[in-house]
Amino acid sequence: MAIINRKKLSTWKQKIQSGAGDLLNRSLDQHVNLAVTGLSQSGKTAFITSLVNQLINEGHGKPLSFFNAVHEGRYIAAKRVPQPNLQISRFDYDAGMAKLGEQEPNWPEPTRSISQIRLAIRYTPQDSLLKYASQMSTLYLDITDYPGEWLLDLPMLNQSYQQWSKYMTQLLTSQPRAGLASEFLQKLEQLDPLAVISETKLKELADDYTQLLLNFRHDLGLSVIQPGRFILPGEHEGAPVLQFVPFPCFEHLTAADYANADEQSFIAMCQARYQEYREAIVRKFYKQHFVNFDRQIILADCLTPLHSGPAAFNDLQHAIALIMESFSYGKSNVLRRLFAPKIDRILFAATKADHVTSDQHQNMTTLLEQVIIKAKKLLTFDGIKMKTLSIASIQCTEQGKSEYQGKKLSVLKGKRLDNNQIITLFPGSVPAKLPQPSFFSQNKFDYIQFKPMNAIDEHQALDHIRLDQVLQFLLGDKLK
Ligand SMILES: Nc1nc2c(ncn2[C@@H]2O[C@H](COP(=O)(O)OP(=O)(O)OP(=O)(O)O)[C@@H](O)[C@H]2O)c(=O)[nH]1
Ligand SMILES: [Mg+2]
Repeated sequence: MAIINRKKLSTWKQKIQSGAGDLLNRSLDQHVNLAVTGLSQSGKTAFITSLVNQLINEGHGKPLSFFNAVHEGRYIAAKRVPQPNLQISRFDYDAGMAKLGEQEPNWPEPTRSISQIRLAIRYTPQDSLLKYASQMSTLYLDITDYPGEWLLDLPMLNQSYQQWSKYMTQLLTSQPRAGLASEFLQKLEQLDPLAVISETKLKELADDYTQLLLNFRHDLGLSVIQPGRFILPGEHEGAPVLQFVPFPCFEHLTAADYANADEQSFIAMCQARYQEYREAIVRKFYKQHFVNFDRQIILADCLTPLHSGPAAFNDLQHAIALIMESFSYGKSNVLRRLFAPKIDRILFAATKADHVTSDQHQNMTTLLEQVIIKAKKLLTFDGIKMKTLSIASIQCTEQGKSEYQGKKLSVLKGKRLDNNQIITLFPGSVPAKLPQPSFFSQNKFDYIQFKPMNAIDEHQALDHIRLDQVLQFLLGDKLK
């Protein structure tokens, strides 16, 4: 097939060079802008790296059997082409592949800023008219990568400072956050919100709050972390716009107090900075980069919270609901003007499926369906096609059988991320339903992070689980 493809490609080049068919091709070209959505560490960068790798290296060893254009022999080739937005970085696919290609392979670094990649995918259309006209067509695919931390700022677009403060207070005063947050809340309660506050004092409070957010993320494994730029400031590091805190005691303020507060007072400074953050950073970011999506993949790592415990799992569910509400697919609200009107397919993907044995994959899929079911019921998805899959962007483990107490058991072999040791284990069962407290007390879900066992050559197609089904769902109809 590679030979045919090369032949087709050179014919295509000749046509382009001669100018013949250029106009025709241009009018037949299609375009997909894919939103890769997922919380921090859900697997976005690994997913984009693998997706690009699969499309570029198609045919090298591991066929994408469920990707019809490939299966039907109509897929020709894909290559990276200049992206439309010249002001942001190019997605560093090469750096990601280089890390995977090191003698001791490693994962791409956590993402710290935005980047973009455009692929041109060449294929032979099924349609006879198109065949007659050009024999070949191109689908352009745009993908944007960004730090997952920033995604959770999205719900703030719909909230005033007061509403946001109330919501944060609700979180900070209930478990599991309350234990860590009590000292910080006491500090705020002692403040006179109408008194003038120095910038230094406000910075100190914002630093305390940022430290709390970091503890929620790292010590408790929680997902709802707002504002996201407090823990990943990017270019705004140290700027006053990132120095404000929620205020827990609005009931002590009359509407008039609040409205007439001195510009230099604690409450007025916090409110002004919150509004600046929301408008000049969050709204601007989403307006620039999150418009005109056609397709969306929502990646969720359900396994890590399953290992961390019930609070982490509930928080994941909460965070995913918040994000889905913000995208507001059907109903009309403020955000609708920014997002959604065009999204016609959403894929929900439970990531890192190579951490469990294949008999658990169906449960992973069902569990993710349960996680999103409430949010799904509240939203209108008119005319949007949806699918849920469990996937591994880069499969790092091998599955085998082992005997335990006279029974054959499926086990995984993989290289530990923390100490490079190759181990064999049964990681545990994934519940098909939302886990009850008893699940966490009775089942030990052994989540050990893995890395690829051997260096991966950049021209090699990465091992994966169901990425061909992902490609078929997200792009298949565009490649007909
Ligand atoms: N075994 C395995 N681990 C994965 C896979 N995908 C991601 N991981 C693990 O999850 C970690 C996070 O993946 P990333 O792709 O960096 O996640 P992200 O969503 O881009 O995270 P941020 O950039 O922090 O928002 C990786 O460093 C790996 O340890 C996978 O397919 N298999
Ligand atoms: Mg990333």
